[in-house]
Amino acid sequence: MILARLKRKNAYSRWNKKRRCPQSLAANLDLLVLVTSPDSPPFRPRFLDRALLMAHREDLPTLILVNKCDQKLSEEAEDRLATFQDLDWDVHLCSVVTGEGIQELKEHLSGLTCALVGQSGVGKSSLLNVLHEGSRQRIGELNAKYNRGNHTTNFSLFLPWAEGGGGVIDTPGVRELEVFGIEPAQLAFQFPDFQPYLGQCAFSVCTHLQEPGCAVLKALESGEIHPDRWDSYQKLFLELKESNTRWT
Ligand SMILES: Nc1nc2c(ncn2[C@@H]2O[C@H](COP(=O)(O)OP(=O)(O)OP(=O)(O)O)[C@@H](O)[C@H]2O)c(=O)[nH]1
Ligand SMILES: [Mg+2]
Ligand SMILES: [Zn+2]
Repeated sequence: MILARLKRKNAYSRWNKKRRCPQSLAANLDLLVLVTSPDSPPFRPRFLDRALLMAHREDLPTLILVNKCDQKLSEEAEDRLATFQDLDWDVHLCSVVTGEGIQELKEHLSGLTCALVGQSGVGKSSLLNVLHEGSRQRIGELNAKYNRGNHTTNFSLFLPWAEGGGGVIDTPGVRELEVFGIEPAQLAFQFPDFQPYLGQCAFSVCTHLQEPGCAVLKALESGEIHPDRWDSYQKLFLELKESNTRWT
């Protein structure tokens, strides 16, 4: 019997398209561990942009964890990871297969409540099994034809650390991360790289998509803002605009 529902400190959520409601994958976190991989499944920076946006909106500290570092990172991936670091997001490399970076990760997460989130097949459950002695999570092979995960984990699971408080949450991998709950006009404020330029555009109301005299577009042209980040911004802007008219 549910007697009360306490207020959440924070939540990592996405929009559930089918049920037309927000869906929280994990809540009350000290740290969100956003897991990614270099090659299988492919590194998807725009997926990271979306996940970082949802975490930033909740003021949720985030670690970008590149698992499977036994695989080679492309130059493009290295470039994007460097951009995230420049924006003050922590990036850590590890491999469940070789054990590289695992001990440091264990030490970093100790005492914290954290969740492993990311695309299907990046190795979240494999990580849980090496981070937590009591964990026997099922792991799944990648789909060879599409080079992506098979959605092996289908519910979130919290395992408390043996000592020191906190714990680790395994979550189901998602293919798409639909964002929600942000007014398109507020979106730029969720992009830390846009901050220095906001309020400096020629028009006081600026979408930063095409206006003349836009300070964000100027920073994009001069290379101060990474083109991929702006590309994510414009896709998200249009998506939020469309979904707000459909659902609210
Ligand atoms: N090469 C390599 N493969 C790994 C590594 N970690 C996990 N894998 C493999 O990646 C595949 C997917 O691992 P899972 O742990 O099931 O991935 P997941 O992120 O939990 O996937 P979902 O539950 O579907 O979201 C398995 O075949 C693992 O053996 C790693 O560090 N290097
Ligand atoms: Mg899993
Ligand atoms: Zn502008």
